[in-house]
Amino acid sequence: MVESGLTTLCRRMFRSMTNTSTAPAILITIPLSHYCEKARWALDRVALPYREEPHAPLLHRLATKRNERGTVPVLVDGSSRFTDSTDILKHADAACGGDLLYPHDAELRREVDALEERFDTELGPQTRRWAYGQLLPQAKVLRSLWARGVPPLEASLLPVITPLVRRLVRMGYKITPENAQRSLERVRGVFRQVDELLSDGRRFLAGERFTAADLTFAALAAPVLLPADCRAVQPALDAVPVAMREEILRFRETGAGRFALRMFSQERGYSVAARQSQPLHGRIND
Ligand SMILES: N[C@@H](CCC(=O)N[C@@H](CS)C(=O)NCC(=O)O)C(=O)O
Repeated sequence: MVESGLTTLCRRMFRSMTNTSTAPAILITIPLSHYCEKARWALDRVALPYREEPHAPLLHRLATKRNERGTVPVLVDGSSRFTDSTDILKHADAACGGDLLYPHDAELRREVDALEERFDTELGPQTRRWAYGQLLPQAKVLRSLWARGVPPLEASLLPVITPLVRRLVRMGYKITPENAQRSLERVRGVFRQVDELLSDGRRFLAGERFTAADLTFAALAAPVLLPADCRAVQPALDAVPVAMREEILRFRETGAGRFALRMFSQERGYSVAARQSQPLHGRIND
């Protein structure tokens, strides 16, 4: 995944010609969120300058209340505001001249879009519901995960708001033991589909190089894999309940699991500008 210095220079010039604002973009996040890791990974990869604005859950609504759904990630770049992770990836790709995350080739582009849509609408919600299903009973673990990387004032409010946030998460994501089990089956279903795609020996999900499809699969699978190179806040493997740990170890052994872990270890640190962005927060086991 090496890009020539000339290409990188051209991309930077393209960006400076098309962006009249000199201030870095702002990425509003909840550090634990895997959709935020999807957006963060894309910005790091295309080297779009940004500053992360991390929030505790619930308090993030003060920063996202202008949006229809109030979710994170949100990217504010100059006068533009993007309120969905896929829109953030498309903006990041276009702002840097295109063809980095989304291939110009029309057929490949359709494949990438279809895979990203499938992971966004199926994999992301199901990995989240299953992981919260395991962690919601662990109030202390959850509170410390939500507190990581957020401003001190917000972290200091978490002991008070955690009971309410847990209730809202349980209701909002419809988390029951039965639903968590159903979500686990659905995650396994997506993993089987990815296993099948990879069974012909391909190195990436669509085409010959890394795209938004690989990035989205790996980022949204993170809650069931806890990859070492993930820059979202995540629990240490030995801090999670035994049943969750065993399931994670099983996912890591699947073809799709190994693929996502490889994407994190080989592609997460790569940036077109060879820029190593400094995450504002670390993993809980740092
Ligand atoms: N389709 C959205 C989904 C984002 C999403 O579900 N974000 C969650 C965090 S993982 C969130 O903001 N939850 C808090 C809320 O709904 O207020 C995207 O791709 O950006």
